[in-house]
Amino acid sequence: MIREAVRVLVANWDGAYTVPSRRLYPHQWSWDSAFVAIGNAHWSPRRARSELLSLFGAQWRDGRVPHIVFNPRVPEGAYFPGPEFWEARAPSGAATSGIVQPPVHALAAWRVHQAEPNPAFLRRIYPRLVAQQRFLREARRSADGLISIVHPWESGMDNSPAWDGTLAAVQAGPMGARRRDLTHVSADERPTDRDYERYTALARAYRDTGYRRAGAFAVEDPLFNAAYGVAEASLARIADAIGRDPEPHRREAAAITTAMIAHLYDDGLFQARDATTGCAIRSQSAAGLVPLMLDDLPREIANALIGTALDRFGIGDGQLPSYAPGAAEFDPVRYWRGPSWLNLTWMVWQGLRHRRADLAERLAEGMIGAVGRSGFREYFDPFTLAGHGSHDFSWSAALILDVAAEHGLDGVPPAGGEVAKELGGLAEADEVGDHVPA
Ligand code: 2M8
Repeated sequence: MIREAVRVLVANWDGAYTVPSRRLYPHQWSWDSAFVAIGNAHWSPRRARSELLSLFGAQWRDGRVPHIVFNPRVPEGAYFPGPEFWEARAPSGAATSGIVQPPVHALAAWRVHQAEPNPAFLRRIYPRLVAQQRFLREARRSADGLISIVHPWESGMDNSPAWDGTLAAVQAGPMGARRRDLTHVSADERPTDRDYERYTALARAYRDTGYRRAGAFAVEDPLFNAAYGVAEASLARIADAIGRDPEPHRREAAAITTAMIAHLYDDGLFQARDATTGCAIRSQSAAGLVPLMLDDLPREIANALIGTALDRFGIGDGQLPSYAPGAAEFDPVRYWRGPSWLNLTWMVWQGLRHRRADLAERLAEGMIGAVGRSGFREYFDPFTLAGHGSHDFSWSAALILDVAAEHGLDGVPPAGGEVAKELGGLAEADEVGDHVPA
């Protein structure tokens, strides 16, 4: 499994970063690169650093890190919406999108440094990570201290039923272009055309304000806000390691946790909130469990989330469905409406490791079990473990490497054992095809 994961990551390497999937997603995606760096850190910290530095090479002057950095060698028609739709360029000259994704990059940078300490890398990436957070504070923070997203694509869980109500109010005409995703993946595993019309309309409206003003979709999402808090906690560690002041980051991390509890927490699950109306958006999305990643979450709230994860999401069986199976909107095969995804499971696994090692172990075994059954697929039916979406999906491969390194593949702790030996012996794969590293 380890060799196969590395094969996927090598096959998807584009010389300085990794595409999520060769055909479905042939450019660089923001949070995908963070997860890939976390996995690559175990066998090629050099690639992991390059992954993050190349992404931040396309950071905008206002600090935003675009959710897609387009590869100029890939034809416009290979992915919709492509560079001609977004009409955006970074100061580096790279064509990019104009929206963002959950800021999991500071955590990734810290994990990469832990795998192979490199203060020069940390010093280089730190100001960029700080600017990424500053953008979110300046452009997206409400009076209540929460960060909002302006498009379902910014949540990373694009098609979550949590967004159905808000999206229904978006006025949308025809897309004016052909979707490319359906040439690679079956339509019943992807969002509907109606969803795509609304995604396109929202992105166009935001673009037409110069990527400044939110339109009909402005939402405070628990996953995104948790990622923001984890980023501040990671920045505190990074600041400490390079002789900068960690205190402002610690304060910021504590403030976001407090704001999330005050405004998003409700009865065992964090909920999204409409940033325009202030109304809760009630759903059964697993995004509401991701705040388990916050180290400073009060014990009673963590315990309540764990209760929900067991009762409503059934994690005792080793899978974390992206949406609660008992809910009417649950669909085990359609994109973010129910299947289990390795990145979501990995984030909750992180939050459980120091709180409920027994459940963390179940999830680790569940991730390994899904890949063992179906390969490095993009998502999995949480009951049958059948694979869906693209094949050879990068973050599935990368995060399995992290799980294997931390947990072992057969539940036996890996220290000094087979996993470490295998990962250490992959120098040959590391030789393959570099062309950029800045
Ligand atoms: C999916 O999103 C893209 C748009 O960004 C798409 O469907 O075309 C999501 O799963 C997102 O979270 C992910 O980053 C991206 C690339 O893997 O694919």
